[in-house]
Amino acid sequence: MTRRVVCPGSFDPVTVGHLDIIRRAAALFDEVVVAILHNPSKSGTFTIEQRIDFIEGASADLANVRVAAFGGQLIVDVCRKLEATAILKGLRSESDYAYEVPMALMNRQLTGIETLFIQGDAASGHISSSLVKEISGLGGEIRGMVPDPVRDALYARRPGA
Ligand code: COD
Repeated sequence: MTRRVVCPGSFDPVTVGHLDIIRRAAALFDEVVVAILHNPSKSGTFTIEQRIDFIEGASADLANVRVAAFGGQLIVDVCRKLEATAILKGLRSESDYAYEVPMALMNRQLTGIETLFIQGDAASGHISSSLVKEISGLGGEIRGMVPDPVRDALYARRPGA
């Protein structure tokens, strides 16, 4: 049986913290599906196509990773469609834990699917899409926090760029 894990998120945009979790998932499971879950009535910073491209580009060396997007769907339904073994998420802090545990319990109640957590790496666990966007927007340096194409795209959005 193929052990397929789903790494869900907004990935708007992907950061080195996300990529750390994706790489470690790829070493643990036969297949990793990075699932971009989005609300079709809300536009994010980047389009779904851009988010897919960024993740595909940054994980091109990982043969067992693929990226897919799902709008307006429960994660448990996405997992059913993908015939996933489990959901895998990164944990950065106590606040992540408090946010994630009720969802993990609810998802298990809904379909029995288990959620596994990996501790964010000490070097990247503090990095989030929202902080990177804020730093970039206010003129700060984000090299090393996101893949280079993401950095270029964020810099291009700066006022006056
Ligand atoms: N280090 C380690 N892990 C990280 C880091 C980092 N630096 N940054 C982010 N992560 C982890 C997050 O903890 C999360 O697990 C994942 O990476 C994705 O992060 P984000 O910020 O891109 O995505 P979120 O948290 O906005 O995504 C939330 C979901 C879309 C996964 C969630 O809302 C969801 O499951 N929605 C689907 C609708 C649904 O089923 N709702 C009912 C749930 S009971």
